[in-house]
Amino acid sequence: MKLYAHPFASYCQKVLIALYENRTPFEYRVLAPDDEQMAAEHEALWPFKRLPVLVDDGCTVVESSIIIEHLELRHPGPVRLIPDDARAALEVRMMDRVFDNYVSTPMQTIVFDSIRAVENRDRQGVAEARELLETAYRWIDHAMMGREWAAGDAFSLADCAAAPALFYADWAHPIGEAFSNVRAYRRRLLARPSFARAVGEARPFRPLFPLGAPDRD
Ligand SMILES: N[C@@H](CCC(=O)N[C@@H](CS)C(=O)NCC(=O)O)C(=O)O
Repeated sequence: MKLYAHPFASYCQKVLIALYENRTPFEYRVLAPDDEQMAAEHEALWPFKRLPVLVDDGCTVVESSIIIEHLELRHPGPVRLIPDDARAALEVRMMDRVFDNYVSTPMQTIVFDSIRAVENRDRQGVAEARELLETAYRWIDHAMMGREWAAGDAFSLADCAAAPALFYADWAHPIGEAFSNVRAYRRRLLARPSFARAVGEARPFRPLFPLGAPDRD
């Protein structure tokens, strides 16, 4: 299996967590910014040029959630990231969508806006993204009351999504002290060995964070 990814990219970390949870072997095809050959290989597989992309036995699998679903189906390990029970699996998939759509997406809006030329910045778009994050933090804070992991007691696909989403969202739009359940959950995620490894591998790239990486985490 080959994974086209970059250690600092949040959706790549989401899939790396799943791979590290189960110690699944893979060939890491790192997309370095100056590697034209690798970039061409990646674009031939997925013209949208988004990461990560998995190639397994000649089959191209895209979209982080689908890659993790694929891993569960074709390379299951001791840590089941999607429960067998269909109702429990629905909750996991719902929380996965919440973290992608309402945390990662507005976080990316804020980060990508900051690398635009000043005259092309979208003030309204960024203000709306910040509002969306506030709503997400409030909703997640309530949802996480009494929960260890996003969908209950067991670590799952939803936590793979939540870890990098909350990690970078807090850098882009800090999670306020009022959201103590979200802050505690983010700390639990950082202590999880699979995510700690992904964060460690991404550390050398922190100077690339367009908004300036804070001196913590
Ligand atoms: N929905 C996609 C999102 C992938 C995505 O946005 N990846 C980012 C890296 S974290 C990317 O490739 N960005 C490059 C770009 O936007 O050109 C997924 O779940 O895999």
